[in-house]
Amino acid sequence: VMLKDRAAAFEAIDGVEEGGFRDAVLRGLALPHKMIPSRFFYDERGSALFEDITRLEAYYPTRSEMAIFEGHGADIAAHLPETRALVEFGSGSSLKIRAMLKAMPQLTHYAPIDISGEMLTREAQALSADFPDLEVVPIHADFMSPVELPKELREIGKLAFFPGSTIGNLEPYEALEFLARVRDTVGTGGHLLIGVDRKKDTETLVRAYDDPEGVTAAFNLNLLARANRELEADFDLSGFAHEARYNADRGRIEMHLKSLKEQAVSIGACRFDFTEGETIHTENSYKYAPDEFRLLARAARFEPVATWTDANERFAVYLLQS
Ligand code: AVI
Repeated sequence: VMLKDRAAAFEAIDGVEEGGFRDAVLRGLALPHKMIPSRFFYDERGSALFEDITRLEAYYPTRSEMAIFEGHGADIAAHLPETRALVEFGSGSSLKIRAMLKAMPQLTHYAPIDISGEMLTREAQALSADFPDLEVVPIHADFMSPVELPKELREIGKLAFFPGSTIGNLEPYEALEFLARVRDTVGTGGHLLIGVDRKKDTETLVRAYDDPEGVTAAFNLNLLARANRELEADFDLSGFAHEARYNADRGRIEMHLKSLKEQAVSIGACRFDFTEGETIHTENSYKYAPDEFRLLARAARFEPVATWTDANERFAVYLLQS
């Protein structure tokens, strides 16, 4: 990368909406190790591709976690006799939520928190129809920042729900901050039910992120297609390949987009050079052994109450108490 190009990228950021896609791509590609944050995967096309991933044979997490909620719902509920409100961090896991709502007749309130107002409305309407006795309280907010709960939720027993191993997409220090914020939200005596993918053999892990059907490859490459659509970038999609690696030292799957040749890419007035084999790092997905995750929970001052795993012991669901 030429330094003057990087400087041009930083100049071009002036006036660009902070925290938006353009800002993130210009900054990320100007770094010595190019990267684009994984939260930008989820435009309309990317969200549809992620849905497809969750149904793949190779992608075991969704299926394994669902089996835990379905098989152990009553046992989970038995630990939570005082809980009245289920607070979901990030709506959109409708099947998992339904399994928990069915298992917990003691609930009076369901409060999904989501940054997308559209997602919230859709989810709230569907659930109100199927659970007419449940008060649905949608909260339009970014759950990565502190969330203030509406009055009706303040005095009742709360269970935060964060399935899908989404915590794995955070750096461990961010995961710790996130857990501490959830703890503030549920208050003393409140609980968190969280799904976390486990460490396992490299082959199973890599296959889950490099499936034979190529859906995860399409999901990863969609970032470049999105940059072409939204930022007038000129990425040649056939010049990049999807790569999933397990970094055992860090305990994480890494996804990269690897340049197959020496090439230059323009984004508006900026130019980024790629050497052959150079990658754009697009995602980390951390895997936690049960002891490691319970330690992280304790560091956030949560007390682990119980742990459930699927029959193949690939995935874990933890119940933590504040
Ligand atoms: C959303 N998140 C938990 C997924 C994961 O497994 O880290 C995203 C994903 N990336 C590739 N496949 C799935």
